[in-house]
Amino acid sequence: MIDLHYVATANGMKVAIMLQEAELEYRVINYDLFAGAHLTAQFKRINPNNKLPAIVDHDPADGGAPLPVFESGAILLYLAEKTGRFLPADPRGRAVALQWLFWQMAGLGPMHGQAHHFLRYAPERLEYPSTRYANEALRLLKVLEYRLEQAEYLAGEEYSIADMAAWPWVGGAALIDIDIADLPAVAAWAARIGERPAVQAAVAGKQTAVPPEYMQKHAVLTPEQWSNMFGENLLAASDLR
Ligand SMILES: N[C@@H](CCC(=O)N[C@@H](CS)C(=O)NCC(=O)O)C(=O)O
Repeated sequence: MIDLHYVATANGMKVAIMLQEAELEYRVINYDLFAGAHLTAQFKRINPNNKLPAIVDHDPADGGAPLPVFESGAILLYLAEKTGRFLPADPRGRAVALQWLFWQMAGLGPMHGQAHHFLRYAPERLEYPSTRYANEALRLLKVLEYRLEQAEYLAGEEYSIADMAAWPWVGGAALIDIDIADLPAVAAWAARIGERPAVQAAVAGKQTAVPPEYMQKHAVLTPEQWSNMFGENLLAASDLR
């Protein structure tokens, strides 16, 4: 059994997709980010970064104590290695898959995250960061377009954890005013993945579906919610013991 410490954002969704794809037994522990449910000493013992998602594997391969894993890319890799699925076995294919997984973790995710922050969550429109991150978000999607003009999936012919990592972020592009219809290879890839039963199960799952409040174009937060997400309460969590 795997515990999935979860919120239905892009980073959470990629792990829910992998758990469905690999047909692993898991239970979802949902967190209300706006309420600061992740900012506890108890959760810090699972993820010292106090962010979601994280997993706890109660049946690790070594038969030892339950194993917590944080960082969505590391979780995908852990689950791929645990199951022997969704990561090419040959060194060349594996290198290609991992480079796109790391590209998502270091580029697409963080840059889109900043674009979402400045375009959707910032209390006032700040021109410089809004333009900087909107441009970078679009540039990265054009990198994806270039790759997907050459190959059906990021690792080549095989659907892999690299696709699972990128797909939910691409799905959120409309919220930062990017129309993926302008990127035909990305749009076709996104539609192909969206048709997979495991992906549909993760997207529509009772505990994993994205609630409408996360899809608002412009989020208006209370001061307490703001503090939990971006301010003093979040900073204070780094001192929790
Ligand atoms: N690099 C991390 C990012 C995790 C992350 O930023 N998670 C967000 C939700 S998508 C979160 O927990 N935000 C709450 C906060 O920052 O307080 C990963 O991929 O797991």
